[in-house]
Amino acid sequence: MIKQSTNSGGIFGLISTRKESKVILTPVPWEVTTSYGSGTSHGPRAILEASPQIDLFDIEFGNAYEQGFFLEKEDPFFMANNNKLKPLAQEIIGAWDETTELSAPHKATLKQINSACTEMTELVYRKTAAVIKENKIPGLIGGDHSTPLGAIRAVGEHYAGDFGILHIDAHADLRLAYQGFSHSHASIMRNVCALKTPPKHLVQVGIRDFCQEEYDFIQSNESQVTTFFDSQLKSAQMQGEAWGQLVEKILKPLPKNVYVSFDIDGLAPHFCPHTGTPVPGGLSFDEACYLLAQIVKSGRKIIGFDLNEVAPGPEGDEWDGNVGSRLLFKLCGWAAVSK
Ligand SMILES: [Mn+2]
Repeated sequence: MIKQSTNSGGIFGLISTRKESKVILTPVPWEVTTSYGSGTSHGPRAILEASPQIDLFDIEFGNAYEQGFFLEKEDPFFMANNNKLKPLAQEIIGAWDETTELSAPHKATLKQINSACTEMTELVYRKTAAVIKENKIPGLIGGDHSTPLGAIRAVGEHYAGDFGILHIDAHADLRLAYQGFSHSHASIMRNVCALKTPPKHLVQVGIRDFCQEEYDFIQSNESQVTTFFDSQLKSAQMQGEAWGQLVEKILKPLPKNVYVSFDIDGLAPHFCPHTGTPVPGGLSFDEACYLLAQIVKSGRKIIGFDLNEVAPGPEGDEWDGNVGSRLLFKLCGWAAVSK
């Protein structure tokens, strides 16, 4: 039987092995191409440190933790390359200008960064594929939002494309490339749509920061992408539509198998004040929890998930990690009980 001890070192203080666990969490401390605030590479650590304070019994999914939630050890590839490449990426971001060509040395650096991002994606793919092979549910903890591409690819291949993605985010993340980076956090869902086994449908929620290129992409790909812009959700609520009714509409385009990609900045910024790119507006914590619950209550199955862009505050401020770990607990619990 799986028990909790606040000093166990395990996620949520659980004393569990990989073998006995249903949900396997992979930390990916990576924020090489982050353009604005930084710190998401410390997200997995912040979440882990805040996580033992959680009460394991949940009023909705009960003792789902007994099925086992297990956090893998950090692969040293991620942090080592993150620390090496992030300063180089900052040089490119500093030199980037849409109208002029990069210098030859900058072009070479950009190539090096893009190939390291491909390597990161391949490593995440292999780790996720291994989890699926063990008949367990994969969960990824970022890092920035470029990290789950390999995980989504592995899930998509396993289900032969018979899945949908629920993407909660302030940003549409549909740019073709960003500041020259092919694997940018701002391109994750565009890269997902271009996979060989892409999701049947991508549903985006909370989106309130996007460019015309992304808006046009959404409009011209209606059969694959449905975006619930934050402003539209808020106006509907202001006119009296209940969140419950809106959630029904949000989930409607999604098939039985659902992968959840949760960017913490989809929440209102007071829940994630130190995230890379906070934006006013967004979902409340309760709205997000209700949405996650309804995936399962509507008869759908959570086949994998990621939680990214959590960044700890300076001087031991635990709030971002606290919110992140509670959201992660909901994701793990609902995934474990969904069928
Ligand atoms: Mn994002």
